[in-house]
Amino acid sequence: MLIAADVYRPAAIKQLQVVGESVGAPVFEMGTDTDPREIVRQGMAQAAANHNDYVLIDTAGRLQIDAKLMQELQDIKEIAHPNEILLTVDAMTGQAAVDVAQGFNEQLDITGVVLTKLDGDTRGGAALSIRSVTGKPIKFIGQGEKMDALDVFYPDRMANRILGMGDMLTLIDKAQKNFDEQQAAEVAEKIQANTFDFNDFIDQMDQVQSMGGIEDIMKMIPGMANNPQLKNMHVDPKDMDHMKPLCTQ
Ligand SMILES: Nc1nc2c(ncn2[C@@H]2O[C@H](COP(=O)(O)OP(=O)(O)OP(=O)(O)O)[C@@H](O)[C@H]2O)c(=O)[nH]1
Ligand SMILES: [Mg+2]
Repeated sequence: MLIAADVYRPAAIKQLQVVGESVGAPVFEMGTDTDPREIVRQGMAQAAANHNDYVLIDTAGRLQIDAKLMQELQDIKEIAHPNEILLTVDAMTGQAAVDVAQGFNEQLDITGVVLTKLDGDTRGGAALSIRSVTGKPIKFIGQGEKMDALDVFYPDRMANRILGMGDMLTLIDKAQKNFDEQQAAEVAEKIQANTFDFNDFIDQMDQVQSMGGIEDIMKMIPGMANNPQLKNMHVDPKDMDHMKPLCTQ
C-alpha cells in the first residue's frame, strides 16, 4: 500500500494515485487538510487491517535545513517504525545532492538513497560522494520518467559509467528483456537473403524505442557517453514515429 503523506505540493496525491494504479498498489489518502502524522497513523492501521505486505509512505520534498518539516519526518519515523528510510536525490544536482544526503542522514539515520536523473548529462559521481560522506548505500537508481526506468543499483556498473567505460551489462540486460532471440535470427536471415523489407524495419525501430531510444543505448557503449559527436546528436523519438508512415506508403 502507498500512503500519500505529501500534503504540501499541489497534485502530489493525484500523482501517487496514478503511480499506484500503474503498479497495482492501493493508495491511502486523506486529502491535504490532515496532518501528515495523522495520515501515516491511520494509513498504517489500514495497511495492517488489509494485511498488506509492503507499505510505502510518500512524504513531501524538503530541505534538510527546514527544521519544522524535518521534525515532521522524525515524528513519522516514530509512528511508522519503517524498515527502510530512503532518501531520493537528483544526481544532476551534484554536490547539493551530497549535502542533502548528509543532512538527512544526520537527522533521520536513513537506510539508503535513491539516485535519480542518471539519464541526464551526468556521470553520477554524486554516487561516490554520497556513499563516502554518509556511509549509506545507494539502493536504487532512476534513469527516466517511467516506472521501468527505476532499477536496482549495481556499484560495478556505476564505476564503469563514472570512468566513461559505458554500461555494457545494463545494455545486455535491456537487450535480453526486449529482444526475442528467434525473431532476431529471422531478421538476420532476411538480411542475408536480401528480403528485409520496410515492415521489418518498422519492427526494428519499435524494438529500439522499447529499449529507451537510440541516444540512451549509445550512451551505454564504451567511449560513447563522452563522445563530442554524440553529445550534439539528438534523436527525437517522434522522428522515428514520423518515419513509420513513409515506410508503409
Ligand atoms: N528524466 C528523469 N526524470 C525523472 C526521474 N525521476 C523522476 N523524474 C521526473 O522528475 C519529476 C519529479 O519527480 P517526482 O517523483 O514528482 O519527485 P519528488 O521527489 O516526489 O518531488 P516532490 O514530491 O515535489 O518532492 C517528474 O516529472 C518525474 O517524472 C529520472 O530518473 N529521470
Ligand atoms: Mg513526491
